[in-house]
Amino acid sequence: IIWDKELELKERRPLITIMKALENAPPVRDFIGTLKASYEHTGMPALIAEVKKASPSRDTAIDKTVDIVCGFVSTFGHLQSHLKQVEVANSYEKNGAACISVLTDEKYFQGSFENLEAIRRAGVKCPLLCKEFIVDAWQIYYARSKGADAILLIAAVLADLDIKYLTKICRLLGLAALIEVHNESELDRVLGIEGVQLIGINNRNLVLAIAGQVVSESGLFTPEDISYVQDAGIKAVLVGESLIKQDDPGGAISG
Ligand code: IGP
Repeated sequence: IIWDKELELKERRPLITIMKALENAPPVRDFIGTLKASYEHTGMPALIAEVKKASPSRDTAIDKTVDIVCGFVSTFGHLQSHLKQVEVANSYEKNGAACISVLTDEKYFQGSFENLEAIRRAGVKCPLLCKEFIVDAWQIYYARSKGADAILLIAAVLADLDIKYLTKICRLLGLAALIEVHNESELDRVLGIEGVQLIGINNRNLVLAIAGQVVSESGLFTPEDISYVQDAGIKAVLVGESLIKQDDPGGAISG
């Protein structure tokens, strides 16, 4: 069971309240279009740079039958406040990131929706990906109300019908859905689902079978890592840890 009942009760608002909040939400930005434009402009994989405070350990298991994340949480220490996260996001943008990923999951990644909202309110123009464990439609409305332009759906914990339904909600709201896969069978499943536009291949279990509308995620640290996925035809990458650990995370993009 991945969904935390307690968190649901704390976060869950009546849908009507969330719908009302949508009226004041900032306009949606074109996440996929921005990735494409960046790739076409630079000839390099478009970068989705991640703002994250903590990360579960590397042996973290994502499995539908057990707790989604078992492991400890290590704090990077640099990022103590929303202010700092806004600063990092601004710097990512200034240094050429196409889009920004914001961890909103509190329990395992010490993220928050306040960060997402603060980054959007601060005038960051890059489209924002909300990194939350989404299993229900209300979470998508909630993410949009906080300024998300894209959300993540993890194939390992969702049935095909759920993916189809949740991507449909995204389309209704104008959001992009990044569907994350960890292995070839998940990839096959997802390729067969109507409405899927953007697939993320998590490099923890590297699969580079197809390219095109694919984001290469996680575990990318060196220019050689980027060249490797680029040679495989990847046009967008999602990088968190290796940037956020630097003293100047934004500067590390152009450095
Ligand atoms: C970033 P890294 O190894 O560069 O810090 O990875 C991002 O891909 C990772 O945080 C991530 C993630 C997720 C986080 C990939 N899929 C699902 C939370 C939930």
